[in-house]
Amino acid sequence: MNATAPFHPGHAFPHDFVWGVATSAYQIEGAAAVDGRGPSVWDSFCAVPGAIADGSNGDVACDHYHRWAQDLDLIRDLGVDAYRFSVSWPRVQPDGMGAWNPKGLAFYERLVDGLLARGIKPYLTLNHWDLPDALQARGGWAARDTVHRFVDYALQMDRHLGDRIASITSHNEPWVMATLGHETGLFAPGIKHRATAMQVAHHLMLSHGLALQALRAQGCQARLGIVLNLSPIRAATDRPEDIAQARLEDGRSVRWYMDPLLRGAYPDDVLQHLGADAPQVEAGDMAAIQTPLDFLGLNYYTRSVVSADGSWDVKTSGKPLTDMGWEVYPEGLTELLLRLHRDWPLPPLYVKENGAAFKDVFADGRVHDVERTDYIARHIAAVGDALRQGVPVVGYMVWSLLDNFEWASGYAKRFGIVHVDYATQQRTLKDSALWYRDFLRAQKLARAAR
Ligand code: IFM
Repeated sequence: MNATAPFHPGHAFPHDFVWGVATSAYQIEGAAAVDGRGPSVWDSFCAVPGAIADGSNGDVACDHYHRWAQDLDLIRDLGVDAYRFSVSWPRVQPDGMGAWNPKGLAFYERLVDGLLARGIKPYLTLNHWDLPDALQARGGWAARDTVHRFVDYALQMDRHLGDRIASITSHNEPWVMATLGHETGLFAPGIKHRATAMQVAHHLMLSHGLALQALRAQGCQARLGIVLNLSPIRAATDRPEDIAQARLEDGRSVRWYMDPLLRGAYPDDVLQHLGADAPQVEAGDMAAIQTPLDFLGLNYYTRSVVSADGSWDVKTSGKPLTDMGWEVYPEGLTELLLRLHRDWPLPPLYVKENGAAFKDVFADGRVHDVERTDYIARHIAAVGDALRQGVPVVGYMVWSLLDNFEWASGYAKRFGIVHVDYATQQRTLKDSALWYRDFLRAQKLARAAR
């Protein structure tokens, strides 16, 4: 496969476009029982037999908790502008309420100061799925009280780090936490109950809005927003039942989140479809969710093609598939960005995650990950296409810096542009990392020449 970017990078991107790499706490930190960290829902979920494909967990992961300085050096050497990481709530507040853990807070202080010392902007995510288990015991995200616990946590993180971070994301991918965590049960906390899932989705959105309001009232200096996982949803055929199914899935995964954030209401067709499973919404909730955003982040990996009878098979798409079985479909990112721009009054947009798992072959001390390099180059080109058509995209971040714990898939799926040998914790830049580094150098030269 040809790994050359199908565009001239120097022309496509504005001088202040933010380039980054992303990770999340549970997927890389390890040190699960170190320095007073409390258990999260993912620690408990990993202990359920059969929940994780390879029976693994995040106890050690990439041991980033101890190797953070070396990892920050890697990030600096890539030449990115920004690093997106998440805070482990149970590391800084083991029970999700009450006492704070000074050692946990100190870790994130070191991380943020380490980024700044290397000239990298810290982009912090508050919730990348690892809710303190003690809060799950009190009902988790299905309980309205968790909304208020989350606001307290957000304020505390701002008090510690707010003067030094560029951006705070409230939640990463609320659809995943709600639907995979509480409807299909494939992710922590492993609940299978649609009404619960919809209440969780509502509480996540409400806690996002209330946290933004509280952070602004506290004088937070960082830019504030949320990150959604979005895909264009296509009907497999022109049959009315497939078109209706695609419309419903678009409602449940895209409009269910975009409409309240930017229009202050849940979509009527989805509410009707949910019937008694629709969430309990109190007076003032929708206005809180619509609190203005400084940015909206989206994570894009693939498109979704649906048929009413579930018969569409991605293997017939004719496109390459990643190791997750996801179709490589970069044009879907341009489509999605154009659609968001057309249908909602958008704040500045970031692609906060984009990348691919492939079976890497480690040979002669190198990983020649041609497919991943091609994937990233084509998706960057797709962002350039959207930019040229007027979509206000301000940044792009590769998922992920490191191979890491890929949730229910365990360690078998490798998304990193940096290879991790889990036996030795040795890091090796894959060819995709070298390509990204060279691409960013070319961007900087083009900026300087302008
Ligand atoms: O690894 C995940 C990440 O935690 C959230 N977005 C999708 C990635 C790949 O599945």
